[in-house]
Amino acid sequence: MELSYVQTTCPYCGTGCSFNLVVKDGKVQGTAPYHRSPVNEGKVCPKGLYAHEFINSGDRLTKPLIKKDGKFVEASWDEALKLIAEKFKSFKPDECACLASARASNEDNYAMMKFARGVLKTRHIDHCARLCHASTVAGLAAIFGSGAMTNSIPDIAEAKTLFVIGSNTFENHPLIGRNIMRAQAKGAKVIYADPRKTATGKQADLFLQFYSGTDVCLLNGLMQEIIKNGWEDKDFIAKRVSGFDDLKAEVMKPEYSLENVSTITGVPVDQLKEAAELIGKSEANAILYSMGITQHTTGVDNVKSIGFLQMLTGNLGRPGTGVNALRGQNNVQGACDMGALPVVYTAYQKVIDPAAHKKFEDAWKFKDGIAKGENGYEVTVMMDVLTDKPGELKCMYIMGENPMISDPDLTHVEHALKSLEFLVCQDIFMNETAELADVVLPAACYAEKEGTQTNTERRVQMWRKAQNPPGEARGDWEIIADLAAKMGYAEQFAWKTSEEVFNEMATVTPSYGGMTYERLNKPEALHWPCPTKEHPGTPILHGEKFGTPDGKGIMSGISFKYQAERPDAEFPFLLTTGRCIWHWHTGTMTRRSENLAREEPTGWVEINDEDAKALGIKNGEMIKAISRRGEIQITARVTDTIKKGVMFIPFHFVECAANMLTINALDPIAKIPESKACAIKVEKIQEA
Ligand SMILES: Nc1nc2c(c(=O)[nH]1)N[C@H]1C(S)=C(S)[C@@H](COP(=O)(O)OP(=O)(O)OC[C@H]3O[C@@H](n4cnc5c(=O)[nH]c(N)nc54)[C@H](O)[C@@H]3O)O[C@H]1N2
Ligand SMILES: Nc1nc2c(c(=O)[nH]1)N[C@H]1C(S)=C(S)[C@@H](COP(=O)(O)OP(=O)(O)OC[C@H]3O[C@@H](n4cnc5c(=O)[nH]c(N)nc54)[C@H](O)[C@@H]3O)O[C@H]1N2
Ligand code: SF4
Ligand SMILES: [Mo]
Repeated sequence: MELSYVQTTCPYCGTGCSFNLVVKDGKVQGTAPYHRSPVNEGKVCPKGLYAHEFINSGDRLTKPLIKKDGKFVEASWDEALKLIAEKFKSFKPDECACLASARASNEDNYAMMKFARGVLKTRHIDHCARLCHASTVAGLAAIFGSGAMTNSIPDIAEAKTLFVIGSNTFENHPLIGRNIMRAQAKGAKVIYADPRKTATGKQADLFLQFYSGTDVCLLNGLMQEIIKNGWEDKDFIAKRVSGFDDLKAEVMKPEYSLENVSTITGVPVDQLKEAAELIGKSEANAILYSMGITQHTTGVDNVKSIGFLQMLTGNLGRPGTGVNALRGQNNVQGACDMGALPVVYTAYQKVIDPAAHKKFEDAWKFKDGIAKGENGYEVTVMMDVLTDKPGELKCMYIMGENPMISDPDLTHVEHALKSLEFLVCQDIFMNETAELADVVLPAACYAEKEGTQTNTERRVQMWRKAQNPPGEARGDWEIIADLAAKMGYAEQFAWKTSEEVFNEMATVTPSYGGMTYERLNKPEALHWPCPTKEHPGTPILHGEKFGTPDGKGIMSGISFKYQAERPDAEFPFLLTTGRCIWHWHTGTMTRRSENLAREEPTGWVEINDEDAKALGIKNGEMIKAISRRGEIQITARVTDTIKKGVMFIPFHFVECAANMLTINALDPIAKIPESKACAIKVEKIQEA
């Protein structure tokens, strides 16, 4: 039997690598390099290499399931969708909430957004970007007028210095990490700030090992040192920035002297000096950041401070510079662009703007109108409303998310989801959240459908169908469209192909307006903004001016604040959480992939060797980790790579779930939880 090769893009991270799926006998059997994408030029990381392994896993969802007397029973599509339609119709507008999915395509997310606002008429739609780069979207929009990564992936190799902060790029965006090494090979110096000496840290020229939660203090200190030495870019500040005096007044305060900053962050003064000088004197400094910056109660402050440092030193709008917020999920950029957020329609058109509201009302033609033009609840707020305001939210429709492992404080999340009257989950596997559902719908995965996804550098690329979905599983937007038809809205969801969904979306989405499947169907695809059919797309943002009303970047003074929960006598350690290269979030795909699961079969807690010695804990020992919210049993990994006083747990593993311990404290603007800092204690397990 002959092999065929289907070129597609990776379903894991926001880097957006391309590869071929190798198909034999109608089934995907492997992956093979595709060399023509400028993103990865034929290379992939282990997750890309093994991205075929979960697809034909024996426990894929293949039939709709309805819970009867506490047990799931297989049902026909007709029966399942009829039941859901009846139930959904019984709720009032705003009693339902929807979660869209950064794992699914732009078409799927557009369909979900239209379904929420047009069919359910609810304001409450959000997705996992809330747990991820919500601080970036809010912070960068406030200072630059646009919330996306400013430069492109290949452009990172052009930097003369790189400041990587709160991003373990080599493990979490490996093919972006490759461009860090390219820049280094051309002589660039890499500065890395993180509480842990990660794989990325080991490659750096200067490593600033600091305490979680002290980013604003560190950044203000670096800016003070830069201004003191006159290394700021005076020309850039004069022409392109407002608010410099406010910034200066704040960062020049004595509390941000290098000595004070050293005490608070734990970084020696000479290293702070060296970092400031490298950045201050650089011809082109690129900043790369990710969750270490965003997942804090001060997430928006952290993001803005990053932007200020780049404006102060004139490192924007040119090759090798930029504020490079590395977006996480394969299509989290796209899910945000599609308006799967409680405050915007597609392309960040505000729901509170009457003109935007009217535009969507007119374009969609729902006879009975759409959800009112008011902001809805964020996913973290939905969980609080469910527990604190009984009866306000009654029903949820979750597509491709697993909050029962990924949201903070899982005991709280379980309580919240169990208080729903009706829960529908649509996924490729029975995940921990779907276990709680009333109806579970089987979805097709990336290899079984056509569609587009938008990577971290705003490049819109294709997924191509390589095999049929298992059993009766179906594409996400097709399921949504059928459900809409059952609820009386066939006309508004009459698409026959994903291309038709895309074309409708493009008519209401200015930044995608000039895109068509035909134009995207080439190795380099297109970067948004691409407003017209003739427009070549935009790889680098903010070249001449920013997206703010007067075109200037907006600086301000931001004072340092500690995280919500600091270590104390009872819970003396700082817990931070994150990822490893082999696994993906809640593990639904990577833990079903033989070659990935074998590398790290279960979770662990990293403990500094001196702390371990003082506690009498040995490497490999099973211990208890306890916070004010919960307790888990987990294997100790004793190491000198983590800062003394800090511990780290990857959140992939249900049996030792980091989010049993984390705190549901939110950034006041972005409503992102503080997944990167809370207080814990650890204990030896007493033998019986
Ligand atoms: N292998 C793999 N790759 C992934 C993912 C995955 O699950 N697995 N997920 C994807 C997604 S959705 C995302 S959002 C990205 C996330 O990508 P990253 O942000 O790189 O991932 P994390 O491991 O969560 O955190 C990054 C680093 O922040 C550090 N850190 C902890 N606390 C602080 C702090 O207070 N300040 C600073 N500056 N740093 C701190 C951690 O030690 C860690 O090294 O990865 C994407 N890529
Ligand atoms: N403690 C701690 N918690 C965190 C973080 C952290 O750093 N620390 N990081 C946060 C971040 S940045 C993120 S992005 C979130 C991620 O949180 P989630 O999005 O909840 O995590 P995933 O495991 O990616 O869940 C996605 C679900 O989508 C399903 N899926 C995959 N493809 C498809 C598809 O095509 N269609 C459908 N319908 N389903 C599909 C998968 O099987 C899985 O069940 O976790 C957050 N939680
Ligand atoms: S770097 Fe990201 S997109 Fe590229 S192969 Fe790895 S997981 Fe996939
Ligand atoms: Mo993320």
